[in-house]
Amino acid sequence: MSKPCIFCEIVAGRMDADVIHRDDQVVAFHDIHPQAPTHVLIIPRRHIESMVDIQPDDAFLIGHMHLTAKKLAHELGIADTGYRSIFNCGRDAGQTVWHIHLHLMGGRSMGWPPW
Ligand code: DGP
Repeated sequence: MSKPCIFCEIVAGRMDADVIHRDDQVVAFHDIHPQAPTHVLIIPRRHIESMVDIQPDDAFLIGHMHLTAKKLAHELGIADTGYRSIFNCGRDAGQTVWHIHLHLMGGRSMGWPPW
């Protein structure tokens, strides 16, 4: 039997996470290995493996994920100084969890490009 998806387990409440937002579309929680003073993951309730799998019908969901990032950036106090919101898509981008997640990072200045 294949291992359950850890992010589906968090959505279902079977695995602990520091959840800061839930609605009918998404769940948001603090990253377990933060790469910035603020590092939150916004995930859809529905399992989608990777951004390469999204379909036109997912347009509202993806937009909602970004609007949730904006709302949380204000609540977490990083909207004025700036933040980065990114999806890692696939192996070369460093995706390690195969359930799409929008990283919301802030609280320090960041370089570009991201190696
Ligand atoms: P990515 O490399 O884009 O697939 O990012 C996966 C992120 O997920 C990584 O920053 C660490 C985080 N992560 C992995 N497992 C868990 C977990 O069980 N709980 C939480 N809160 N974060 C996790």
